[in-house]
Amino acid sequence: MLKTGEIARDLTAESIRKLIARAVDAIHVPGFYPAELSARFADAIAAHSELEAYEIQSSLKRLGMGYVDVAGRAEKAEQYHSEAMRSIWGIRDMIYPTLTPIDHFRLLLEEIWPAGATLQTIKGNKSFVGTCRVIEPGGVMLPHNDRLARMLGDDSAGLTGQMAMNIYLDMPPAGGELELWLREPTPEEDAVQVTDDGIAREGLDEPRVVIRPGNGDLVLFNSQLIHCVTPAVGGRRVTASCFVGYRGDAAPLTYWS
Ligand SMILES: O=C(O)CCC(=O)C(=O)O
Ligand SMILES: [Fe+2]
Repeated sequence: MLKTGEIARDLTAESIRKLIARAVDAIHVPGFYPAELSARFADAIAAHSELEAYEIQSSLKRLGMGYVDVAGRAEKAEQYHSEAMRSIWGIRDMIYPTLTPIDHFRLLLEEIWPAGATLQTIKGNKSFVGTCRVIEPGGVMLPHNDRLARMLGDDSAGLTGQMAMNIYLDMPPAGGELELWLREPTPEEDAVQVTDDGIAREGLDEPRVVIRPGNGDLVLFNSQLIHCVTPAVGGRRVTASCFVGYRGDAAPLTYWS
């Protein structure tokens, strides 16, 4: 039985404000990107020569270095920023001149949010946006949260909210669900995440909401709250993702991966 929670069905300034205020648990837009294009983009991602396995789990592969991979290392931060524009184009080029779901999302955010939306800069440098992930059968993402301030080691980005956006391009026949706990990690759980891939699922209570997106769906949720991806069964799971930063209703939203 899926636990449905409070889900908004359209991407609007109002639904984003509700997500930030925790009046809704997620924004789930079915059919955000056409099914035929989702299949074509998923194939291009899975066939890409630069698709790399994560350091810790080989059944999890990604295209595009996320800021999470910087992990406080200055040389990795430099690599991240120096590759950012080339990586954005690497993803765009897979389906160009058709619009990728990431670029479509970026345009919609700019249009719906009163103060607009823009690419996140970190210490004056432009960020990459649009990490694509391929999870092979059996692969998971352990419970974790995502918070830029933890990755930077300070509050210099000035965010008062952070959301995660995923577009589901090719879902496995079973599994691969997004589970949401709707709570922040404890300080102990937060400490575990600095060294480990995530928090052991066995030690947690049950998730409050379980979402099983269809191909082409978009889901936006609060990334500061614990979430995970259950094992994919019987097929690959391909997604395109980014984070969205919030600094109050009057400030532009920002996005990065
Ligand atoms: O693939 C998903 O459903 C969620 C991935 C995730 O952890 C995130 O976008 O922060
Ligand atoms: Fe996450």
